[in-house]
Amino acid sequence: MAGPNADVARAFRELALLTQLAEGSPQAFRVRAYENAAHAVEELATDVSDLTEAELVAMKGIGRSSARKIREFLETGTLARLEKLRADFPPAFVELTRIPGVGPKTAILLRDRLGVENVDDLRRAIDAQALRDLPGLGAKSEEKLRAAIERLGLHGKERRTPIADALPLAEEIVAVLEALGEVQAIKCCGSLRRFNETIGDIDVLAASRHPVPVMEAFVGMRLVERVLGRGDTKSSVVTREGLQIDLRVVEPHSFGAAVLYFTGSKAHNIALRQVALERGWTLNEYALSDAESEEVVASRTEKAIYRALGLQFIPPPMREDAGEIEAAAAGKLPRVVDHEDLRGDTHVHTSLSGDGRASLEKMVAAAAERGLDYVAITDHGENLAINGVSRDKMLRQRRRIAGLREEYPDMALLHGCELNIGADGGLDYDDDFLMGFDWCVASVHSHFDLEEARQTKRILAAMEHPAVNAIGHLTGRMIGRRPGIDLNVEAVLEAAAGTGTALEINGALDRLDAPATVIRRGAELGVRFLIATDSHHPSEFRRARWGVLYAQRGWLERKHVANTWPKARFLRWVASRRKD
Ligand code: DGT
Ligand code: CA
Ligand code: CA
Ligand code: ZN
Repeated sequence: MAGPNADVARAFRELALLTQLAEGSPQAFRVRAYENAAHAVEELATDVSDLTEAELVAMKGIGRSSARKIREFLETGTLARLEKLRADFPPAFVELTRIPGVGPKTAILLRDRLGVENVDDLRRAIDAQALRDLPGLGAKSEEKLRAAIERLGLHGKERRTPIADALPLAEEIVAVLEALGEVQAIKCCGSLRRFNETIGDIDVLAASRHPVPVMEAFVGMRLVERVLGRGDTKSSVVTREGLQIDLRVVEPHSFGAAVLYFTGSKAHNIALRQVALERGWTLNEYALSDAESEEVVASRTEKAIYRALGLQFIPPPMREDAGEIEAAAAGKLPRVVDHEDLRGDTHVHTSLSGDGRASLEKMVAAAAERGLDYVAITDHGENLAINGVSRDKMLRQRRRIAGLREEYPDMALLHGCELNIGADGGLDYDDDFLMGFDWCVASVHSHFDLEEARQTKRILAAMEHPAVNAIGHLTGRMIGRRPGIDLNVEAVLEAAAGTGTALEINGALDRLDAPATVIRRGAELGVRFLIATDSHHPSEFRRARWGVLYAQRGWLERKHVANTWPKARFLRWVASRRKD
């Protein structure tokens, strides 16, 4: 998505975020209204600027006030309301709300009572033991917040942006520059291409013979707050949130060498250069060339350069100098799982869960459109606050699914549930009811602060339950916002292998959970994995691609991933669990 639709959606997302602060609550009516409008514009297949106010109101998710604001934005380039909120809540203040334990209400309280305007102020207030005198806070919250700030590395130059915030921006930039018709190739490189959880800065690389108009379009984009530097081959800009974006334009003939160089990692590059050196070659961002004659050996594509170096092609997420170069030299690089390998999805919500945003029928239709051979509908178990589903409603959903099976004879539809793992490993409903589901994924949605031994125990208890097929988003982390629970990873992986319970790789960009280190170790131990989307809307099925890229960081092969299996084998595996 690019152009006006992306600009409008971004403005409404920001409006929703800042309105949370203004109203002191993420659940406020207006917050939801702005979020719905952002969604609606994102889903729109046509240009939003072609729509009148009346046409906008007619759209689902857009109310009268949002419609008026959309037209205001399209006509004036901004929103009066947004400008006012931006003045009240600058980015450094908004950043406070990324700290676990600091909601909108607390942030406002800290500002009103202690003059806290940013994370550094908060650290000073904690050092001065000033929080313990505030209502609802205490000496314990000071310690918790201090630890949370440390863990998140929110302060200073080390500040990193969660991939969930960086990736949409990068996609938008690529789309805008591609549409110019002046670039022959364009790619987002750096840590984003390697699919790191957090991003220092975004590195975009384009191949073009006419760099000037490309640079012009780049620095002129609405998301640019400030231009740090501008030249014919390189420009740097920064967004309002402080995220830096570098664009480099290179000659098409050295695009491969440049992509390789700027994808990194730095450690991978250094090791690659060593391989080149051993052959009497040099490798830089322009080419792989002979050290003496300077004749180019390869430069146009990454593949050609790896081939010339005697290496198998190394997928970007594996480029961390973690053994991949040695493996590729020996011809023993694992053939990691690919997007085309996925045949089903095992974690999908509908509007029956309070947080789902589309009906069962719409979600199933979207799964069929994706060509999935099997899909498990997994709305939340009853123990989840607000969004949990009662037994009656679950049984009614089961009947609707039975009806849908006739409409989609080629796709296996499993009636499942996302269970909540209680503090001591207990689950929702009762055993009989649980065994009535075709498929259960069990996840941690509460009690994130227990100590390691207890966390490990509750996961192990869930794994041993015969109705539980898989553990969802293992650590419960929200990247850049909430750390994962403390776990004895080795014990969890051994139990997963021993019980045959699969571990999910959740493709939501703010989760990417289980973490890559856990995945890589799990694969060694013979743990079974699933790459699932946790979709709450048809558009979220595209998370499968992200789950795959993240799984590649964990060196996961197709054989490790149960939802790459053909339907018959997958269904046999699901059923065998319930027979024990
Ligand atoms: P980030 O931005 O901190 O999340 O991580 P990267 O990997 O995107 O790092 P960045 O933006 O500093 O540089 C992009 C790529 O450029 C990096 O992955 C490898 C390459 N690169 C940068 N500096 C050097 C260097 O000094 N030597 C080598 N060999 N490569 C470098
Ligand atoms: Ca970077
Ligand atoms: Ca950079
Ligand atoms: Zn879920």
